Amino acid sequence: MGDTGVSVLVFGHFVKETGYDNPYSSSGTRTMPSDQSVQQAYALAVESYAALGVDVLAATQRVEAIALSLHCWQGDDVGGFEKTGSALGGGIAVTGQYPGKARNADELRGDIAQALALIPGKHRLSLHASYAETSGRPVERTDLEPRHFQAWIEWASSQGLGLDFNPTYFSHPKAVDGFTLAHSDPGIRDFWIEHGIASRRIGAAMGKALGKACVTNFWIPDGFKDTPVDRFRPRERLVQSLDRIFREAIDPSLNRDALECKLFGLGSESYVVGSHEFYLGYAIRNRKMICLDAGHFHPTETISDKISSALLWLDEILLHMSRGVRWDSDHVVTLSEDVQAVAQEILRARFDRRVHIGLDFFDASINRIAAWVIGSRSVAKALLLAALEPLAELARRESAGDYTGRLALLEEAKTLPFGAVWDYYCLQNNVPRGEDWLREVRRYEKTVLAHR
Ligand code: RNT
Ligand code: ZN
Repeated sequence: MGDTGVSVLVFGHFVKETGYDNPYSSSGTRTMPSDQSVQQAYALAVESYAALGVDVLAATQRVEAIALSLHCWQGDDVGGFEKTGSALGGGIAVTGQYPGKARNADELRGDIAQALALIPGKHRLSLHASYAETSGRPVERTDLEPRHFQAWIEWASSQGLGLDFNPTYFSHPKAVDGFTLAHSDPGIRDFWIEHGIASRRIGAAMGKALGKACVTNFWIPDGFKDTPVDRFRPRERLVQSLDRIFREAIDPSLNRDALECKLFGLGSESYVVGSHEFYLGYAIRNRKMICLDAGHFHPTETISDKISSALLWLDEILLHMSRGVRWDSDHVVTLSEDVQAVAQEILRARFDRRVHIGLDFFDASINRIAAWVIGSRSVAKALLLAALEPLAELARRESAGDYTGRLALLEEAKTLPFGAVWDYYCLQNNVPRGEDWLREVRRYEKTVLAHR
């Protein structure tokens, strides 16, 4: 083996790679399992799972059919391309100075394509209205049309991606005082109502062009930093604004609406108009989805336990997979117990088609493409783990009142050979397994991001 490069075992023989700094290897030699050993480990894993009544092939096929909606805004720190001169608003913040953020739509598309090449499965892309392409001409948010997203639609179609959409109710001069659809000024409310109406039409056009319904998610920042004396009237105004936005009937095979609640944001610590109770009630009455963002509740409150209740009253819901850390709700998702519990709730109750899974985090302190990949692969792992649960046996023990056996098996299931199935799943989906995806990201960083 040479001493300048790293050697990797591929298909049973060593291949030397140059220019890659492997932090783990001082000898200059690294081995990774060959495809053959991945297959062997997989075959043994299939036997272990089968002993508990789990069909591994069926589990992987099930997970493959679940799309994650990747959020475009991780790639440029929620910047968008409007050039309104407004800083990131709405009480959300991105910290970090990692170099190489996307500066325009072409760069962003390239970055998303690179991330998608490292994530197993077929996925979707979620766009914000602020990512419109208006050929350098400013277009007001009330005047946005499907044609301003034509390049995105064509690109999504070429990549086989479905699109989801989000009106942008922040980073705008008409949102600076922290209120939009619930503003006390009817002129400002009208502006944002028009933006909502325009956004649903864009969503429907995306759904039509791609043959896959678009989920259009409404999140507004409206709220007070300090204790309000009137919590009621802003909520009344929000109902009226939403009613006007949703007046136009749109075919649900083209566009479906979701409403995202929040507990607090920067500058809205004491009161948020669109609380959980507010939107749950609104969604039930108006047959909308609610969007549960994992970072939008009290620190010890989890969204997993909300899914089964919400789906008794609603046909479908949207999730924003995120990770709250102290005051911040937007860290990169990891394979935490919370995320595993969400996946278990979806798969155990067979909600695969009723729960839409979106990602929502933004971290500028690490490589942005790695952030997408880590977050997405973590959610995919959680789904696969949940699909591999010995559920029939667990349910049998539960209904027999054998809670001792239920707890025992839940714990034993944690050390089943999941990693072998995950590696094989990555192999089958033609994406790198183990940490090999990071090498791709580092290569892209050197060849593309470093030149920005
Ligand atoms: C903000 C919400 C919202 C945003 C995106 C950018 O607290 O989570 O979903 O993160 O719209
Ligand atoms: Zn969110």
